[in-house]
Amino acid sequence: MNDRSGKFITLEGIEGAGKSTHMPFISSLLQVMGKEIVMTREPGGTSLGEEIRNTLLMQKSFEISGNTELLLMFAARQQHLEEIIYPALNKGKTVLCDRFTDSSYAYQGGGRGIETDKICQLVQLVHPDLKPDLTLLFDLPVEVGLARANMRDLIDRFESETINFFQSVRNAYLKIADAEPNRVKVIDATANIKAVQNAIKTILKEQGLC
Ligand code: Z5A
Repeated sequence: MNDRSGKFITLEGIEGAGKSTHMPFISSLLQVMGKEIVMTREPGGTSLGEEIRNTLLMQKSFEISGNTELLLMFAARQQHLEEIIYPALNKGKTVLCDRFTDSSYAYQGGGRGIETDKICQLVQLVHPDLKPDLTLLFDLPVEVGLARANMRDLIDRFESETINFFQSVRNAYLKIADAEPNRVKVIDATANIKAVQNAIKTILKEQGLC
């Protein structure tokens, strides 16, 4: 997969951070530059991935252990890579992905307390040679994100978690950003939508992407 010519851009953050809101804006900026865009999401993006997503997010009648959740995330990811991500990157397309492996480090690692080594082993198995070229981390206080997310009628399995869980998720994301400042760009997602869009544009320009 090292000869891929497309760019792989991921969007990360806690619930309500604005990833879905800003995805079409990012796509339109890149399209103006003549890029062919594939927008996708995790868990999901394929028929199997969407089935796994539905189970992971909506199933509340039985328990799903942390390790099982982690394995299902990576099972969905394996299928997503084979069916969607690698073929698009190999054709020179830009892949915009709403969440990827940083979510596993943040939610299953930070949130559920699974050891980083276990997650690294799955990365080695599933995508040893692939890392996003750029990750936009939409960062905001947990209370603000949850207040935005809770305006929706349907509350999923993750959104039923405690404030402490999401605080650990946010901390884990910020730790990744500290460790990889060249790849992970932190955006203040408390700002209004226009200001967030300006911040996105500045980052894409700095990266030579728009
Ligand atoms: N997960 C995991 O645990 N491990 C993994 O490896 C992966 C995933 C890949 C997938 O849900 C779940 O799977 C996720 C982690 C877990 N946990 N949960 N829940 P998802 O990605 O579909 O769900 P989400 O992250 O919760 O999506 P979200 O809540 O929709 O977040 P968002 O896309 O970042 O936010 P949004 O929909 O763009 O915005 C939320 C609301 O805020 C909306 O009404 C907007 O109009 C509003 N908004 C957005 N930006 C602003 C600003 N700047 N000002 C004011 N209002 C705003």
